[in-house]
Amino acid sequence: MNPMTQQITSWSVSQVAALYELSFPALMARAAEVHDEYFPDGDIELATLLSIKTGGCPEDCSYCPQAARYNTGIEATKLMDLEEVLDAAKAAKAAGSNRFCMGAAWREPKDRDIEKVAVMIREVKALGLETCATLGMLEAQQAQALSDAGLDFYNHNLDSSEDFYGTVIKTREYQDRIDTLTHVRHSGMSVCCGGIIGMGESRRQRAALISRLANLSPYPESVPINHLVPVAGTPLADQPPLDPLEFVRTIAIARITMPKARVRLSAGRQELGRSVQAMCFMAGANSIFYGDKLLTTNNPEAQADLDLLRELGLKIKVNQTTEVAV
Ligand code: SAM
Ligand code: DTB
Ligand code: SF4
Repeated sequence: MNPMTQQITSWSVSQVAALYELSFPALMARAAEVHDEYFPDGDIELATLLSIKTGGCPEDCSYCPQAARYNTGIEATKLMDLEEVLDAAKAAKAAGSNRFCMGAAWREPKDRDIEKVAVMIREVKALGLETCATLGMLEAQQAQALSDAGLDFYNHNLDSSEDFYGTVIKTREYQDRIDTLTHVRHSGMSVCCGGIIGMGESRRQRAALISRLANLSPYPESVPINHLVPVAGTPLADQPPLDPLEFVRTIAIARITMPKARVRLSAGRQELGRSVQAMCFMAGANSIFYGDKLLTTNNPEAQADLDLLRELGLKIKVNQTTEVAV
C-alpha cells in the first residue's frame, strides 16, 4: 500500500451529502484550505490521452460514443501500431505533458492485447513520461503483467453510484468494476478512478459516488471527474445540462474527501468555459486532460489551456524525470 494515500477516515453518504448542503462560499473555502494544506505548490498536472483502439465496443454504456450499438459515426479501428503511439507520446512530452494515458474501447483486453500494450508502456515510459492505461476490466494476472511492464496508473472508473449505475450500463456489474480496481491495487500500480457527473443522477447519488471513491482503501491517487459530454446517437444525447455550480461543488467535495489525490477536471471542459474551470481550480482541481482531443471528442486546444493556466497564475507540474518543455 502506498503510504501517501493511507486512509485515516471514512465518509458516509450522509456526510458527503451534508457537504453539498454547505453554502457555496463555505464549501469553496473548506476545499481551498484542504488543497493548500496537501498541495502547497498548487501545481497543475497535465495528462494527455490517446485512443489506441477506437470504437466497436460491445458494451452498452449509455454515455459512450464508442459503443458499437449506438449510431455515433465513430469508425472502429484496430489497435494502433507502436510507432504511431510513440509519435503521439513524443508530441505530448514536447508539449509539456506529465502523463500519457492510452485508452482502448474494449470490454476487457485479451492476453495478446496485454502483450502488445506492455511493449507500448515500456517504450512510452522510456521517454520519461508517467504512463496510464484504460483498457476495460482486468483479471489479476493481466493487471500484474501491466504493472511488470512499468505501468504507473490504471484508469477504471466507478462512473456513478451503485444505485444509479444500472440505468446507464447493463452489460456489466458494479462489482466487476470493484474487482478490477482490487486487481490493480494488488498489482502495485496506482489507481486512477472517478466518474461522470450530469447523467441525470440525483445529488444524493453524486454524494454516494464520492463516498464510494473516498472509501476505497486506500482511495485512488488520481480522481478524474468527468462532466457528461452528450454525444449524438447515444442514449444520453439529450440529457439536460447540469447546473455548472453543482459540478464545481462536486470537485470541491472530491478535494475535501480525498485530500492527497490529484483531482482531475476531465471530460466536458470545453463546454464548461473558462470561468467555471477557474472555479474548479479554486475548488481544488489540480489536473487536466491536455491536448486537443480526449478519446473521440474535443478538448480545449493545448495553447488555450496554457494561456488559461498562465492567466490564472497556475504553475504546471514538472515531472521528476522530465525536463521542462513548455
Ligand atoms: N473501455 C474502457 C472502460 O470503459 O473502462 C476504457 C475507456 S472508457 C471510454 C473510459 C471512461 O471514459 C469511462 O469510464 C467514462 O468515465 C469516460 N467517458 C466515456 N464517454 C464519456 C462521455 N461521453 N462523457 C464523459 N465521460 C465519458
Ligand atoms: C476518464 O475518466 N475520462 C477520460 C479517460 N478517463 C479515459 C475519457 C473521457 C472520454 C470522453 C468521451 C470521448 O472522448 O470519447
Ligand atoms: Fe466500451 Fe469503455 Fe465505452 Fe463502455 S465506456 S462502451 S466499455 S469503450
